[in-house]
Amino acid sequence: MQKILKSLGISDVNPGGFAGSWIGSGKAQTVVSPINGETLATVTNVTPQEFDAILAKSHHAFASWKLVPAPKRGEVVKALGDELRRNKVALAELVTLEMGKTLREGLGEVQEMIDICDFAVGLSRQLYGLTMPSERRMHRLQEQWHPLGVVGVISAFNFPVAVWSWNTAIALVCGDTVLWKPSSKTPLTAIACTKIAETVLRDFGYDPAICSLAIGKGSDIGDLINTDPRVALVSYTGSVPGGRHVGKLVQERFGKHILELGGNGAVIVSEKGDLDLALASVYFGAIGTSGQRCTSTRRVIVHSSIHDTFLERLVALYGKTAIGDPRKSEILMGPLVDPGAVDTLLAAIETVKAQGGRIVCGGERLPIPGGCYVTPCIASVAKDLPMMQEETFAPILYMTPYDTIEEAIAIQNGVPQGLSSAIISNDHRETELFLSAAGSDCGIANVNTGTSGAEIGGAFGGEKETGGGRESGSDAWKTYMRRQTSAINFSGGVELAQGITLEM
Ligand code: UN1
Repeated sequence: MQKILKSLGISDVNPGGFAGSWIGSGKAQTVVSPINGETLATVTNVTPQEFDAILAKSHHAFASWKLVPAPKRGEVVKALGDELRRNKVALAELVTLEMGKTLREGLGEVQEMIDICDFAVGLSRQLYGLTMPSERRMHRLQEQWHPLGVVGVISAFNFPVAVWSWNTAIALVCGDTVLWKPSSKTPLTAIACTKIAETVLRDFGYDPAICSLAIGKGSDIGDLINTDPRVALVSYTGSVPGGRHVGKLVQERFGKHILELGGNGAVIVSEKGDLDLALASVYFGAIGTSGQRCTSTRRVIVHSSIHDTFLERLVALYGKTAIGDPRKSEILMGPLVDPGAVDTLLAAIETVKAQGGRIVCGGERLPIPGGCYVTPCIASVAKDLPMMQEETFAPILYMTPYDTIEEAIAIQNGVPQGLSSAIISNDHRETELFLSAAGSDCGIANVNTGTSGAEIGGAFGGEKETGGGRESGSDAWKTYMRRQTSAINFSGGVELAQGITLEM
């Protein structure tokens, strides 16, 4: 453990703020691993005064960074990707130690970081604006995309490093600076990433405050980010109530925001689908990251003709799940992030029972000393079970039967969240219906693959209470820039738009 921490520059006590130099004289916080309760290190939070200095430096760094040509900014992101490649295993091991996902998933998370860097390098030469035909003679109409400013990234514990990278790699090529407030549950991985970015920026001779860090509570440091007009864009990943709060504060000052809030992913398993594929997709979607992805599969809607067989086979798989120390290669499910998450799961199970749901398997606390381990749970429920409307951030999967594909889609859409969905079917008409305007209302709708594991090349995010934001690939970069439309007159005379004449 010490070797991993040391290789990433983590000491026994670490200041939690960075904007060219490391500061943090606020409250000290001990970081404990959910694997076994072992103390990893101590982090000192930043004070509001220190936050102000960090933001001032990030804002100052923007003034020169925005003038660096985008392809040159891309070179920095290319080097960041290379450093991440070099540190891939250590960083993945730290993710595992700090929040408990299995090492194979930790490696996948760091791979997402590397991939988004590659994507952003290409993007640095493709920040295209359009030209449009002007309605006026000898005029040209065009749009350009310019850097926006400081991007405040407020991220969650479950993807402690990837979410930062999706925002940062894109923001950097767009000419923005980044000020990161990670989850208080995962400050060490944030310090490690910021140190990597610091090295890269220093090597190029750029201001290292371009990638700043401010560790502290959401209610103080988070709200300073949300309310300060120097932060042009707030990218928030977290709960629906959290996002409602952030959205209001940022909107109040007419800032921009990207909200990535709750999911409540569902898979429709058709009787015309491949059952083995359905089992694997649902299983990984539900137990991966111990059910703590916003893309996790929380509901499975199964055709009534195969419902009982599917349930039986899934229960058998659940029973064989290797649960334990996520650093071991044979383990498929690690601990939950902290004891509070275990309590939340146990309380949810009681509510499900009270609402008439049947717990078919799992949902027990596992007595592994110092760790936050549970067995994954399947509940067999009626389609109108109230708890199915809620996202419990833990491995509980609701299974319910359907008779027609239209009914299945209605169940899938009948929740307040709209992030991720999937259908397992080999019937072309069913899958096309699912993808059509009459189909899934989610930001992600997959066919014959599960709800989680979105690739960085697409825009990531969802509708309804998921918040509507998009980050990562496709044209999500546009949110990180400001659009400028220009009419250019080279006629030598005066001509007004909309045919208006001017007598002078
Ligand atoms: C999240 O859970 O906040 O699609 C992000 C996935 C990952 C990202 C999840 N690529 O499961």
